[in-house]
Amino acid sequence: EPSDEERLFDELIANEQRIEPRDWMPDAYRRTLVRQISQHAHSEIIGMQPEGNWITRAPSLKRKAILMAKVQDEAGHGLYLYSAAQTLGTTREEMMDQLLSGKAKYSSIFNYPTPTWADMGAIGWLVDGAAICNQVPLCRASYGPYGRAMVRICKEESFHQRQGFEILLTLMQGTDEQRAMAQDAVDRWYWPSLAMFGPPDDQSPNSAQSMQWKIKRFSNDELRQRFVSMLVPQAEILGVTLPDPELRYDEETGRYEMGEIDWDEFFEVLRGNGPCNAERIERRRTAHEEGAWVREAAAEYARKQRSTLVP
Ligand code: FAQ
Repeated sequence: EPSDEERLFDELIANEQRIEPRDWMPDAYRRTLVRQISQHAHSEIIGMQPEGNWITRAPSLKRKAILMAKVQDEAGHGLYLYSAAQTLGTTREEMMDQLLSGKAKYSSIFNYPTPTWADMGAIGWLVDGAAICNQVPLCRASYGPYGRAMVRICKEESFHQRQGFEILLTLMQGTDEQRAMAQDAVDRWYWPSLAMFGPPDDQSPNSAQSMQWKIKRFSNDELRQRFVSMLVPQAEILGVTLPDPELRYDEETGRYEMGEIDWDEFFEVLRGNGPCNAERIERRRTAHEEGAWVREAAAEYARKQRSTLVP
């Protein structure tokens, strides 16, 4: 027999209404949200590193200003998302500890290296493109603070995707060497960007419950399909080849047939064994330690403000 609180919760979900921080919610719903939102926040913060690698070497002042603004947006997204997770009763310190100790997950995609400038284009086009496909439906997530944070994040991601596309377009209109560099970046980022959507539906333990709670609105495979169908015409405009010889549109099913994603590689990256996992966490740890004085100064400033304001 469900309690009145449970009935109200189920009714709000059924009627497409929002669950707010002070509402009653099942423990498992709260845990799922903390898991997903904190992983998402960590991804934004760790995701600053692959592009941060190119800020000092951007090919022009304009490119540098754009890249700096983009990486700064990612920091902002991380902060909105940590705030949204905090409304569920978890603290920033707990989340930070989990990230720094290597216990928390963050997106697999940020464990790949960025050896060339074209990687900035491929990240914008493919990684932000995948992020948009995945995140637009999250604007309707049943938990209010998460859905509302996603609205602004998605607007900024759209701009990020366009800037990546434009970097690749510029390279593709350049010399043979520049075109080869763009194609090489697309070759390296294509498959990992498909893996961002998570394991296939029949191996995704959280999907069914998250869809029932209207946190997720589409399955991992559905969103992957949507992403590929967005990429194909854009790849044509760019003049790049998507590195999947099996990719073809099936008129009958209305779906794209595609080659098999290397799921062994994906799970290895999740276990911490991707090309850059150790480097990413180490960098974050160092940045956290080097920022200790800033946190102390901010806390002391806040303390002084309070003591002068309170009569
Ligand atoms: N990487 O049962 P499911 C960005 C884990 S975009 C690592 O299907 P779920 C923008 C999953 O957590 C990237 N782990 O799980 C940007 C679960 O493990 P757990 C961030 C992954 O939650 C662009 C297990 O596998 N976006 O940052 C991945 O229903 C450029 C089983 O999977 C988001 O986080 C993966 N790719 O669906 C920034 C979006 N996939 O937790 C900088 C919000 C799955 O049980 C530069 N998140 N796992 O231990 C989501 O939509 C979902 O959490 C999914 C996974 C779709 C990622």
